[in-house]
Amino acid sequence: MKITAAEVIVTSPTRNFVTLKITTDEGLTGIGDATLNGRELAVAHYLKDHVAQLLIGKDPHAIEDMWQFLYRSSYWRRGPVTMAAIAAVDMALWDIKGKAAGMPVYQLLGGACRRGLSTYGHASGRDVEELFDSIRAEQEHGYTAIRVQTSVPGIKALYGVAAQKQASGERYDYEPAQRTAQPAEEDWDTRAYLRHVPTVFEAVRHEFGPEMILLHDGHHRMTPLQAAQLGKSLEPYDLFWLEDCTPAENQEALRLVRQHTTTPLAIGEVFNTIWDFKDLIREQLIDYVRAASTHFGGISPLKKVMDYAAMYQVKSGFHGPTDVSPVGFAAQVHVGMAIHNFGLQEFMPHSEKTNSVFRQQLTFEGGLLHPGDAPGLGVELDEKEAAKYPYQQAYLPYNRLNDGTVHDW
Ligand code: KDG
Ligand code: MG
Repeated sequence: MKITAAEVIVTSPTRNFVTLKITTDEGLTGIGDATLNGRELAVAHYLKDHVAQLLIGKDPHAIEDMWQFLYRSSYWRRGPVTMAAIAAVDMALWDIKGKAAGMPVYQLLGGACRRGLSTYGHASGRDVEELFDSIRAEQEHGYTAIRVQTSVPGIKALYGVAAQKQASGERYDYEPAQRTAQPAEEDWDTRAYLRHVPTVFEAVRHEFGPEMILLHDGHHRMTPLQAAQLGKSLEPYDLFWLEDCTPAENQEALRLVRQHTTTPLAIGEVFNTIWDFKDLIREQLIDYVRAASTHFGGISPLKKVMDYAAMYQVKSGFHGPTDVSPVGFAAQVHVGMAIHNFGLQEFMPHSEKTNSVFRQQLTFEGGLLHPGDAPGLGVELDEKEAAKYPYQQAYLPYNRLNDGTVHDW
């Protein structure tokens, strides 16, 4: 079998997605996700201008060789743009291999280790009452694990808090990349945040009891000492994990955080390679790997990092926001099915419009996600539908402190 075409499709059904479609001389096609929220066209051009022509005539079955070729031959390694482009090729080739074998990708990765993936949903509130409603709505949708984000008195906009009150039973609408010409500016005050968050978790535990699995995302905003303080003050509320407590670049920060708290730590949604995790896993400074297949070079490296992590009892907690397309999401659900050290999968369902472009086999029943048993990844791109939604410029928000200083968002 040989690759005969590689096309890049950019579509914006609710939000922007970049998809690579690879076609072979045997008529089989495969798709891969290359979406980089807020910088989508950089990856689209990387693929169109520098990668597509390299694929023509190559054997689509040689996935590992293709990965190594794209990674090493570019000379300029790593980085989110490069790794999202390589991820798209890797996923598309796994999709083709699955279709050629007549098997879902998780079977090719070693087969199912479980009936389906436990997931967590997202609750937020501008006050405790709104937060409780939001948690109840998530429970009604079948989630037993819930990430809790909260407004903080004195801060106007906050990561993870829905801008409007959710109507009873309405899904949490999470759209951090606004489709505007400039990024939205938000405000931040770490001291106010550190004072308020433990009081909210205390209220949640009091209302919902000890059973519920609770998580929180610190979104890279704290110094090592502040993160250690937060981890410590949240210990009585038994979090499943505290995510991104410090900026991901400062890996040594986690050594300090670890010395001070037993709250489990998850990190890595902005990591792009297995090397970003190497020391953190070996030194057992984290408990959960937050990589997303799309920003991490695809299915092949995600499986490798998890096999390495297994030796240190570190588990998966793959990043699954709506800016990972249904293709990228399916890719990591297949990995989650096949690894022994699965932890918990983030699941933020895509909009109906998104699902009309990306036809999925994914199911969420009895609290468990399953990628389906269709050959390949189990996602088909409807190109006619995709063409109805042209790209729209979008930016993630960013933060400024009281005095105007830019802060991590
Ligand atoms: O593109 C950025 C989002 O994916 C990110 O803000 C979501 O932190 C996030 C999460 O944990 O889902
Ligand atoms: Mg996060």
